[in-house]
Amino acid sequence: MLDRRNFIRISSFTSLLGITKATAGAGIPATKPIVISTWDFGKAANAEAWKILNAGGKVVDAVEAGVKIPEADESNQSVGYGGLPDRDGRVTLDACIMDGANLACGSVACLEHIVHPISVAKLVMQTTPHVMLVGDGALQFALANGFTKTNLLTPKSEKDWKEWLKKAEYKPVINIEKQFTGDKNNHDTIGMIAIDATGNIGGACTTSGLAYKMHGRVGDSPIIGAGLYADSEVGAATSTGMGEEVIRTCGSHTVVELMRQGYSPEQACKKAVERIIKRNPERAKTLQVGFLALNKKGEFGAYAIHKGFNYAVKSNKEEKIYESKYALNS
Ligand code: SD4
Repeated sequence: MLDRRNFIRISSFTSLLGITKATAGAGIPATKPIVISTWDFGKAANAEAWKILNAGGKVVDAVEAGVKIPEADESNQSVGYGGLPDRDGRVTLDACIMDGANLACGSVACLEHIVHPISVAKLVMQTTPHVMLVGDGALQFALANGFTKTNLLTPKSEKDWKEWLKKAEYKPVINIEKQFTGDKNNHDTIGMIAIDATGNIGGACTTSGLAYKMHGRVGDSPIIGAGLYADSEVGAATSTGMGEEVIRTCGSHTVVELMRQGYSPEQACKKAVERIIKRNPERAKTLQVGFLALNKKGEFGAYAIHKGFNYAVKSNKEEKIYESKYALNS
């Protein structure tokens, strides 16, 4: 629980860092079913998930259907088909899915040539004794299960990669994909978390990862507990931004555990962000991480290190983009 001593410690630390004051749990009305996704491109993904949620469908089916929208969208250069490649020109995808009812989960990492890694992750969850398949093994599993091989590197992403190769400088910056594409509508990973009509909670997370990463690099997005976590006893959380920081802090699991202790979704995201900043304030100035969380009552909230993170919400009451609060005035 947030006792007085902890509150004072957090307050003094945040004021030292110039962290903005959050009105935690800002009275956001609870409702279900509900689906929320990282970034404003989550709106179209939510609409697809909503069709299933509204018809009484299962949460894992809804989040899978939802995130398949940006996975197949070639204009989106940070998820799925059309994603920016690694520095060797290879598009490698990371994705995971989780069912909070029984903590079932599945994940693929560094998967090439498959348009919908989230569906492969779901199949890992439903049909194998494992949680995670990577690289060639994940591809082999996908092909054996009827997925077809596709060249994911679109002419636009290939052109951008060749442009990048001229200097080959790897300098990830805040809200990174915008730097490379110059396209304001191009955001990062999609993380989607939802509650279905029965109250069950789940989520999905999928990405092409950081543009021009080293070949073989895996981010937070396919790692259960880092990029995504869902436990129907409590809620769910997902993340976007610099995956290495999220992995170091087991970010999404941390957020869910903070909600278990009684923090609101926004307070829990804020504390997870503060942990990243506290352990390396200098590094935090140069990178973005955003967390998004939903509790079992249907309350939601978000928090990011820097300005610029937003998220999309769809329920019976609203279809809306919210701007996340943030910690540092960059
Ligand atoms: C990663 N978190 O691979 C993902 C990608 C992302 O800004 O969100 N990019 O680290």
